Amino acid sequence: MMPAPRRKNSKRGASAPKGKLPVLVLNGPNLNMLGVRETKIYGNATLRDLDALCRKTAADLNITVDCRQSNIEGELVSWVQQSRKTHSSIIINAGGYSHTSVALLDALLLSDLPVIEVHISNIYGREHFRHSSYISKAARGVIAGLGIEGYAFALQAMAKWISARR
Ligand code: DHK
Repeated sequence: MMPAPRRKNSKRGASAPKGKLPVLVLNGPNLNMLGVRETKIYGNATLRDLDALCRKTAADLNITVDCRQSNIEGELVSWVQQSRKTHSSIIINAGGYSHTSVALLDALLLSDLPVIEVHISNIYGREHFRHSSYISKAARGVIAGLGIEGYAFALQAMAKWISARR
């Protein structure tokens, strides 16, 4: 018997054009402590401020964002896996996992979505172990050292890419 033809757009989120889906803005470990942790390096803005900046920037760009934070590597991996069908793209600051996580790199590669990596601090001006990021291989672009404004710049670049897919 012939297999039933696969129905296009049958999966959740797949019915919307890809470019209309939200941008997944992911923050990794310790970024929930923004505003408290090493303020000379990370500034005084909180994660709440960062999420508000992303939402405001997205609204100005006529796109939507889905902002999430986790201290747990596996949770970040699961969110990236799930984003394949439900999100247009990913902006990620993986915090310390940037420098250690092959699992997160693999998840980003399999997501097949455009990825921008963001770091609040200039990782190249800091300790040597912060100079390399495993996840950069999956990223179309990397922004580092521009504070939380880096997320706004990432959204601007992403909006251009995803508008081409609307
Ligand atoms: C944030 C972290 O938590 C660090 O582990 C990274 C990055 C740098 C940032 O600059 O946003 O090394």
